[in-house]
Amino acid sequence: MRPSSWRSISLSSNVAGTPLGRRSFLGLGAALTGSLAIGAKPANAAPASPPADAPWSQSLGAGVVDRPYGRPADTEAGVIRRNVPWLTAGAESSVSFSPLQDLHGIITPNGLFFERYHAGRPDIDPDQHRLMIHGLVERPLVLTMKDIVRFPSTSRIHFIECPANGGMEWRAAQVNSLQFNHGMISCAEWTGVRLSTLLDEVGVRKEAKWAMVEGADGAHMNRSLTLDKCLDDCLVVYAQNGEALRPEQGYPLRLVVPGWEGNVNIKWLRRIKLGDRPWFSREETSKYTDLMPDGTSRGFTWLIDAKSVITFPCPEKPLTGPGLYEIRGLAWTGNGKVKRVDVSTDGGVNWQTARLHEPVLSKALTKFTLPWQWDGQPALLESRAIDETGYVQPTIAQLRTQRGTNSVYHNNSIQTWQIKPDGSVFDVQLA
Ligand SMILES: Nc1nc2c(c(=O)[nH]1)N[C@H]1C(S)=C(S)[C@@H](COP(=O)(O)O)O[C@H]1N2
Ligand SMILES: [Mo]
Repeated sequence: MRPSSWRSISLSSNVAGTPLGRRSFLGLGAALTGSLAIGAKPANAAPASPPADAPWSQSLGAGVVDRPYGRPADTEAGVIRRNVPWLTAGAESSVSFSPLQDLHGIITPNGLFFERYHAGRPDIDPDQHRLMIHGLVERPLVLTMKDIVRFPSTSRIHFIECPANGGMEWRAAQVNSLQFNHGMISCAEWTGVRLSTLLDEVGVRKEAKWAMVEGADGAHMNRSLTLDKCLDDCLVVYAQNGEALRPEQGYPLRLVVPGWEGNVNIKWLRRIKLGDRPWFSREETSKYTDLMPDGTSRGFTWLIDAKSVITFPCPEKPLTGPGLYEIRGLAWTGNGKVKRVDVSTDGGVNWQTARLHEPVLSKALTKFTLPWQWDGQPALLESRAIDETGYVQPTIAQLRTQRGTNSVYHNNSIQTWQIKPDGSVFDVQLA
């Protein structure tokens, strides 16, 4: 039987420019069923008899609270965060990547959210944790977790992306993997208190223009932020996807700076100090700059510009034979909402508009899809995000013209996946 959702896709969409009527739908349906199930019978051949009951259909299963805190099926054991052992000297100052190739939708499950540590993951006692707010304020405060949870709460869905995501590919394509090339992004529903609410409580002095935010990990990682951004949409959060933050994501308290690079989203947040200038000096422990072709450096490049990637097919999830497929992907921008995503199957010569799936939220991952009839010929798949400001995701060639190849950060270029006739998928860059 054909899934009914395919009926609507086939009837309402254009594939390779051909309007699909009822006749094409039947044809595509057969191709679809054949291509998705390896060795499947033709779509309209009825099975001789219903399949026999498997062992699990003939016995009682495990009872409730067999697993008081649930976990994925044992057969999903390969869906995990992974690191690149040679990338960093040790695991305490390192990064792990989300398995985007195995994820569906816009929310990253808490156990699969990417990790980035400068001094490892501290395991903090929330009863002993404090948040101090001081500097250019009327009434400096030291807050306990109980104090923080009493403030009016808010929940919002936002991505966090490390600006080093894709940083291994500034000079050439070298990581044949979706997970390792794009997995330094994740998205969650965050719950906490608006930073503006806490700043109201302490009273901002009028000379204040900047904030220094600091973590309680061994790195005491700190970053400078503009007061405007703090008052606009920053959140001090204690929950992630409905449960307490994971220790990996900053338990018991983290800053979320929507749409800005990951490193300003300070985890294990313990201090906010207001001042009249940035702490871009001896006092700031982590500096993030972009080395430009002329030898100068750009600082304070916080914004995550529009970016997208096709998550199916990808090197980890090849095609299994000619037929109808749904190209799937994710798009995002730190500048608000994704307005449109275009998909090309010929390396950027022709583009079709993909369907954006609700909800399309500001500074959150957005899902897109496009049906595609693959004829078994070589193809070059690309996606291109356009955000509500009109900004268009650049090619790697365009980005290099402007920024050179010395940079590590902010590679938001279009990803090209090369499809070979056997269905395998490769990470390539076009000249
Ligand atoms: N205290 C503290 N906050 C931190 C870090 C850190 O090492 N220590 N890493 C930063 C960096 S570089 C990134 S990209 C994000 C990653 O967030 P995640 O580990 O929840 O994915 O956290 C940021 N906040
Ligand atoms: Mo980062």
